Amino acid sequence: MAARSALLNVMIRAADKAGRVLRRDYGEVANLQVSRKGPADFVSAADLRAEKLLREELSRARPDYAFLMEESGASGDPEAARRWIVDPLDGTSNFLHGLPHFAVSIALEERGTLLAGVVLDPVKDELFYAEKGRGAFLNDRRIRVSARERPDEALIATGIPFAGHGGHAAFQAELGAVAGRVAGIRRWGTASLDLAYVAAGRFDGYWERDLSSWDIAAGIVLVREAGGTISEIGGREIRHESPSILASNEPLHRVLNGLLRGAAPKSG
Ligand code: LIP
Repeated sequence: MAARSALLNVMIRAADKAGRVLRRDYGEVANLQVSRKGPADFVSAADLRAEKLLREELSRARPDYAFLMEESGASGDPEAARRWIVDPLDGTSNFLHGLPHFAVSIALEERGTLLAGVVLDPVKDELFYAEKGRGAFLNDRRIRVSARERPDEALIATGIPFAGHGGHAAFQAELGAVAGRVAGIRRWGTASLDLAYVAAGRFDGYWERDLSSWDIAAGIVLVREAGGTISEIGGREIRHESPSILASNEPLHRVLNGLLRGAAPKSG
């Protein structure tokens, strides 16, 4: 196990605290499932509570850093060199429906470069973390992307556009192009964990469109540091603001990119 830097310790401590709060609230959600109103209000309150706690923890440790957070957007000094990119509860729909698969996601960016990422699954007690140039870890064990090269042996994760999002026909075409070539497709509903699972070699690849910075910033660092290849669909360099994401090992990245590009509607 590599010694964690002070910076990672700050991020992990904050994620742990938020994770404890979410785990407790998740226990309550199950009791609310059968009420007529449902647990929706309770869940958005839990989300906000976790975000507030993360803001307090992170700004106490690093008062000069700015924030980009799912619930409250951008805040802090716009000139700050570093900012936290935070999703306090990634996988909100899973949480809301009592599905034990959601995460706290924290990334650190310095002038456009992602320096570190932490993704905590508080139910399974799995902590994924990585820092630029220092490798990726799951609960202190080094992780690597899978070595599978054959698409017909590969398990691929994705995200399906839902109500309020466009791109449904395009997604059908992409699914059609990929599903028949691979061992299976999964839609687990938590982008940060999809990326963490690619980093850990559980999923062999992952693609999705129309995500937000806080969904993918930490996961990008994990995949890179686990030796993976990550880009936009089509191959352009990934940024956390990118409109699409494709992550896998290097050989499968080429195959998946080809299939997804082939599925895109031809213009003209
Ligand atoms: C969600 C993701 C999910 C993705 C959705 C959404 P939220 O994040 O992680 O996997 O498909 O587009 O962004 O809203 O639960 O933080």
